[in-house]
Amino acid sequence: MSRPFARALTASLSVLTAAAVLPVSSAAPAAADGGIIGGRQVQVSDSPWTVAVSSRDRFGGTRAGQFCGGVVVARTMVLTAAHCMSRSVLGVARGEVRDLKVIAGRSDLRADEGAEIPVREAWVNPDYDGSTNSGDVAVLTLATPLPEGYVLPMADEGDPAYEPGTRAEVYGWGDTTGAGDYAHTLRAAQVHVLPDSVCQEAYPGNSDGTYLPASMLCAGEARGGKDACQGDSGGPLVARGELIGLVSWGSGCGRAGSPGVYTRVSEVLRVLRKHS
Ligand code: 4AZ
Repeated sequence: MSRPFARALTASLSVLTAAAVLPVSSAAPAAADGGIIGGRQVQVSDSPWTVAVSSRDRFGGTRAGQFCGGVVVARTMVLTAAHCMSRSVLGVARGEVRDLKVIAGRSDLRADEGAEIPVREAWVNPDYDGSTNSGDVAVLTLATPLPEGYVLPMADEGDPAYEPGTRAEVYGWGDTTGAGDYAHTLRAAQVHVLPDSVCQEAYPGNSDGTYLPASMLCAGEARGGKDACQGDSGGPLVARGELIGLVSWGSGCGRAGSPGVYTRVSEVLRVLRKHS
């Protein structure tokens, strides 16, 4: 592992231990009016840790090249999903993508507000397993730091935010219908942390993946209707003002009996400590 990653990680972990829970302005849920799936339009100023991961070279310019979500966990450190950095998503090897950027402070991808920050280095979890989807995390090191107020603390193991029944919000610019209708503006949906048993029953192991509770987190609504979807991957699942999950996978979007599966952030912390 290279030095810049280790430095960013050290910074991040000191932020983590120093930070009290960031008071997230919990925008009162307005009436539901569409997706992420079953979500609502929100302003990125209320969730500045939510960023878009972009490459215009690979994905075109109409939505500023957005193809995944990400979350700011230190001033120069963004987490996203490992699968967002894969050849199957990028179409080429990651090293061939010359214009990988993080877009911060921009709710509407058609606007030019906020900042586009080049990614100086992308580190993909070497333990990511594309068959189960476990370990689905990558770290993007930014060329220039974001303001401290953009940083969202990560919930460590044992944090009450992981308890089943906890309300959580998922954010992204992804598909709002499951039919390839990608959002131009940031959206959020309120879901609940679900017991591991729900996802173990839904995903005992098939071509989509295998639910592994040590490294994954199950969230959604029993009836379906609220969920993350394609294009939201790598984006944040937030509970009690802390990051608990990264959008990772699931079977379809918003279907009853097929909850969303997230990368468990307490496991991300373990992975980061192991590699720092
Ligand atoms: C995807 O394809 C994807 N409903 C992300 C999240 C979910 C399903 C698919 C969860 O990136």
